[in-house]
Amino acid sequence: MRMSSPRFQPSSPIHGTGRRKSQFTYRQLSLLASYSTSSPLRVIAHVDLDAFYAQAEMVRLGIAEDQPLAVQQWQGLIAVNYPARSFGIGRHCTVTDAKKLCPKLIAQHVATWKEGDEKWAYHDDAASHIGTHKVSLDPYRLQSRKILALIKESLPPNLQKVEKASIDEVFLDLSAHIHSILLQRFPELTNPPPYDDPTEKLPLPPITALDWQADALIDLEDAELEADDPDWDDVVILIGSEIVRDIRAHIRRALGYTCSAGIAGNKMLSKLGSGYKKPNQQTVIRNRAVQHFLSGMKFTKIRNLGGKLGDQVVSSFNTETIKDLLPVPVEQMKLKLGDDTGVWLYNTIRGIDPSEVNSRTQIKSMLSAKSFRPSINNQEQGIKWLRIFAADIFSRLVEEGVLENRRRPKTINLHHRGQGGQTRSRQSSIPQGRTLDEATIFELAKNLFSQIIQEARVWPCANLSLSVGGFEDGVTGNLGIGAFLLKGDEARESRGTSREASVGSSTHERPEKKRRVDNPGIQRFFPRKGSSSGGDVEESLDDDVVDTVNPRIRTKEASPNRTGNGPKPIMDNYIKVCTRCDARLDDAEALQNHLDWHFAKDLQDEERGKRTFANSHSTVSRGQKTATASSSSSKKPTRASASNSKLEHGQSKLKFG
Ligand code: DCP
Ligand code: CA
Repeated sequence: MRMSSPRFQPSSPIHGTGRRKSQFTYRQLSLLASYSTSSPLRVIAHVDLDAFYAQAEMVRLGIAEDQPLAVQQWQGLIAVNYPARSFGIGRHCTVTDAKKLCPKLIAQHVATWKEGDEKWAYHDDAASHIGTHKVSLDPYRLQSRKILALIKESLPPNLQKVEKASIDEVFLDLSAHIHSILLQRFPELTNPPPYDDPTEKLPLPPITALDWQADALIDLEDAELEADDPDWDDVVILIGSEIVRDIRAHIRRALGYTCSAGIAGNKMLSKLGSGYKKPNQQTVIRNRAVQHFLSGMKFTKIRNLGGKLGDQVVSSFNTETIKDLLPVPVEQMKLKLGDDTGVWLYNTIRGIDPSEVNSRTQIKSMLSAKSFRPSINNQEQGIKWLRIFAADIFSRLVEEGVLENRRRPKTINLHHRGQGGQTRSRQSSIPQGRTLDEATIFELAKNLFSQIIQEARVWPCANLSLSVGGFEDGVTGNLGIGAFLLKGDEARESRGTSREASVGSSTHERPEKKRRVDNPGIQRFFPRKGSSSGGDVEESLDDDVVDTVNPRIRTKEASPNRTGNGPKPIMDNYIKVCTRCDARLDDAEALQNHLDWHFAKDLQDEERGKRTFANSHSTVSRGQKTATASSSSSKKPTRASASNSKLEHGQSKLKFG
């Protein structure tokens, strides 16, 4: 790495004949302005907050930066700051173990809604009231929104593409912004191409060394590569790195948070970059460093390869490393994993990822839920929780602008799960035409609850969840009546409103599911036309959700070995250990919540995977050779199944019609 100041050091005057050209063309440069995924010059950043919930608590409480702190949920830890990590404390620790490792640790419990209260609060005794309190992630959502707003403010309004990837991560497509900076700094690039031919190569940048400041720069395999003069791909990524450094400084100054970032040519690499050096650092992965960066890595670190798909790849090819996978021909990957997944894997391990940054950031539905241990046994108890759900959802709706009629939900759904796992749900339309309030949500919820109670034996009840969805943009300012008139399906829905879920199963007949049956071909894994997001519903769900899906549970006593024989029943009085990440949780509820988090994460990964597979058909950046799937294939990508929803950490999938 050569350092110089100013950031760009001019090269010696070699502008004569015989000067080498850039490897990039005028057309490729101009594609940058339109965020084209086929421009080999595109620059994507991934920004990830360090120990997010822990920082949120430190900022809220004004705690010194070097004070070890962890965020507690019941008896487990869900976030651990870096000073606490230096004592060996991690999410796998219980509060008791963590305090043994570091007696001065602050374990701050998450905010909770207390049964009967109208607002969440930080309760000192929350940890011992799992039966009567419900977790609220509102404080973190609020911080997340502030950070997102700040990032957007830091970028030019007409030259930004920001995708919220989870509660504490964003992807930024910096291409268009960088394009405009590039033309200002290097006006010669505005000249028309020779012979007006856009396929002509650009001149090389008039610089020989770039100043990467303190950014972590991925080394090159071959020192000689470093001797090559910078080309425009190095220059654009350096500008991207400057932008990201400024954004991070802005977040730090204005809100007090540190974050880490990766800057690279695509989403996959930028995400690997942000996790490469933490906390409070940024990592730049230049094109010339991609191969070296990836070759030493386990592929299970890559997005979508951390879960079941990764396991399948490991067992199919008997290796965990990218290096060992590189010689495997694409045909063999297709054979083992299906066409789409095989092609996707082949490209991914070569650092190829043409997926787009989706700028949609709006929530499409909200859910508030509680699992009961012990189960509840009467309507009155249920109604107490419905009041909390209504208050919880309403406060989030206010944040979404429901009072100003900026956005409002169309439907409300109540979901009930009995002790044996059987589920029922009821849905109705939310009356339009007047401003939505908390009392209306509560009344609608009670109504749905009565319908469920009337029709079946519902006691004891193990879980209730209330959700609103089908958000529509309203009319700001004057309430335009047209915004609230019902049309077609909506009107029909409001007349005959309820819909029964299949009893005795955790799968519901959802409208999306029906659509998929109608259209069983490969297209169903592709983003729908006209949708930048890959279609379907984004759900913002609470973390206190329990679903009956795939519990990979073992108790410490019952199955001490990570490769034990599959799911084991929950045995209260034993420490529970998650078989997927070895997190130790000391009661069934905490374990179930933790498993829900994994489940939600899997769905999210699955969804990302589907988008990635879908995109694997589009043009590939970085000028690298790409394999393509046979076009008529209808084989499913591995793990691609029911969900199309995006979920956040600590969130679970809502069966929502
Ligand atoms: N989270 C959770 N349960 C988990 C994992 C995460 O509740 N099993 C929540 C708490 C985290 C937040 O999501 O603070 C973000 O998750 P990350 O995986 O990004 O982890 P952190 O931000 O805590 O740490 P890092 O610095 O490693 O990103
Ligand atoms: Ca994080």
